[in-house]
Amino acid sequence: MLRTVPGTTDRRIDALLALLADNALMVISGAKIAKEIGVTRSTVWRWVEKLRSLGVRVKGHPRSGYQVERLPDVLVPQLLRRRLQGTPFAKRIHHFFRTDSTNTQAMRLGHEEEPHGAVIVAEEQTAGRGRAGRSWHSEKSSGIYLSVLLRPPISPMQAPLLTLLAGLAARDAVLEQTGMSADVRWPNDLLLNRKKFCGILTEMHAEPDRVRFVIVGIGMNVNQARMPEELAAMATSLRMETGRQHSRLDLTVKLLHQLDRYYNELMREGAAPLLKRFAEVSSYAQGKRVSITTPTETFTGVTAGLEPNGLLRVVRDAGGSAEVVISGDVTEAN
Ligand code: BT5
Repeated sequence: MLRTVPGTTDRRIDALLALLADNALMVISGAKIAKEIGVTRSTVWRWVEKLRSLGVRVKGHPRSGYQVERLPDVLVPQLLRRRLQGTPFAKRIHHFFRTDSTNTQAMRLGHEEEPHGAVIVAEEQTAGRGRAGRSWHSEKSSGIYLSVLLRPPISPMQAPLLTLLAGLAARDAVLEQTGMSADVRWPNDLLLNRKKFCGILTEMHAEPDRVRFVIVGIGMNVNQARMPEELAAMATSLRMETGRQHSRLDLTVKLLHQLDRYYNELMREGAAPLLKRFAEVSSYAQGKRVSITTPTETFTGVTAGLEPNGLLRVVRDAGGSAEVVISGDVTEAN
């Protein structure tokens, strides 16, 4: 039985949305909805208002009945679950209308023994996080803010592979949805026309030789019409690049299916296919002049492929043999 996590969406709102979605374009009376999901008609009305505030187009009122004009694009468990059957992500989906950070929630659940495959998703984050204490701008209902909890039988040394894996999965989902091929900037950014629209934050809890759990957090700008001024020069959204809106629900389903596929491949065949794929699709993997900022220094050099555990090799402009970047920010250098 799925235990209720504090702050997650009332399962009856989830049921309401599924009911409206299943009867899209039909009018259902407030009384019928109230009876089916077991709340009063005034609660139904309150929840319909809440859905409207998230951009779900619900026509009607308590007397006339309700009708959705098109399939609602809210990432609630019932709508996701039925399309994720056969993956480990179908069973435990925790949805928040608003939370601080899905990664923070997922880390907490990880410590509470939540199993492999749990998904935490939010319509809005008030403290979305990037790496190194940076923040992730998470506008309500326009992006995907999602974390998955994995319990892979790997050593902490191999964990960077999961960041690459998530980036490739997100890239393939976007390709399926939009036909656009994103570039992957090591380790965790997806770019369209050199602007970032997706970032990955991988966090783990491990013992020296064994990962206990890993949280892979994915943030993707989907339907933002514009980015805030401070990000505008370097960030974009799928809508801004393709000129149309996209279903976050469809994209999330594709993303989780791709994650499942890459994860199974990693478990079955090891890192080689993943590294090969990364080298094929990332302009940053090999032969790119970059500037690298690590916690201790900034330098320029040329990328020279990946290590077997997913870390980046770089040859400094100053010369010498390739060295390995463990963590850092990579940007294109002139
Ligand atoms: C990342 O960090 O790119 C990882 C972002 C991960 C976000 C997801 S959302 C679900 C889950 N829950 C969380 O709390 N986080 C994860 P980093 O490489 O450090 O990049 C952060 C930098 O990207 C910021 O300092 C900004 O410059 C820029 N940025 C912030 N919000 C952005 C956005 N929405 N789109 C593009 N760039 C953004």
